[in-house]
Amino acid sequence: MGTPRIDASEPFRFADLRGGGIDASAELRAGLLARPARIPPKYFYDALGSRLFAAICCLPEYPLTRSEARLFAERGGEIAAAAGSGRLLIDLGAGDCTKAAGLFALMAPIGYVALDISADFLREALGCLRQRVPDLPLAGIAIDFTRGLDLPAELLEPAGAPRLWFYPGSSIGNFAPDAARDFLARIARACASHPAGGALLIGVDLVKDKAALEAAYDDALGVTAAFNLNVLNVANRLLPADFDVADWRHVAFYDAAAGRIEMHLEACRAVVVNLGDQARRFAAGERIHTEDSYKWTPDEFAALLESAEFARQRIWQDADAGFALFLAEPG
Ligand code: AVJ
Repeated sequence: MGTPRIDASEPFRFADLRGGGIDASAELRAGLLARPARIPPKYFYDALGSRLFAAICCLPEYPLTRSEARLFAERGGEIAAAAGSGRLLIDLGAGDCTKAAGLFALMAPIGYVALDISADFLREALGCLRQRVPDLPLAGIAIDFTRGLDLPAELLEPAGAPRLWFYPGSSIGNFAPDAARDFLARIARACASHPAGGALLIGVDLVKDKAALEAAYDDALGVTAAFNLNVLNVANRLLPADFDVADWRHVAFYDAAAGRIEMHLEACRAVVVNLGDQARRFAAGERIHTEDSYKWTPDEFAALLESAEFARQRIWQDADAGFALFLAEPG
């Protein structure tokens, strides 16, 4: 992790804690040389990928975002009462910050810290937000929080406020169960160790009908396909490499036994890709695994939170039990 660079001239505090180009290049190369090849899903989110993801959230086939928003619209009073006002809101994967900003009126936070892997996108988003909430303490942290949650104390202000960690949208689904428990346990420890305490508000996509799940990850407009394929543009830039997007196609399916959607990129023909000083040959039909998106039942997820030392929990589910919000606190 790099040293935080805090630029006092910006209208909000900002630190870039990403490892830098060397780490990304080495990680991408190792993944692409592995068999089967893989690219971690965090590489989806360059400026274009973040916009494609925002478009996915508007697709008729992708109900997650709307279900979550409806829960806040219909049960927001209860949720806010349980979570408490006057918190420092820490947003894990803020994207364009609109989701958290939509909660400001409900939750009345006294500070907002936005974390995201996409630094430029986050800066821009916080710039817009600054206009809308001129008096709220705002901070941005560009970070790959899948590697750790060590956040610079000088950005977590007001320091004495109880913390509300916000992890919406079922992004937890990108973690396999063991890694999910480890990540949640880190948040639980951060909650328990802060003098004023803390809680986690987390959105979870629930196990449902296979056809509905598969449509959500293979929409008719091809936006998810574009989102998936764009990771090759990202790899070309960061490695550098010379993938031709036209050689690849989007594949997504639900594995009910594993409880997860898998996304892959499949070679339409035999191709050779240059990864800097090395070449990687892909056979026709060979795949690069780009994402897992785990789905949970409410009981499974409650047990997962419990195993991460979040002993106190509340759950809100939407009417068709497609999506759940959990509020969790250490015991
Ligand atoms: C951001 C991880 C929640 O898994 O639904 C959307 C990403 N991938 N469509 C998800 C995604 C394809 C999304 N998460």
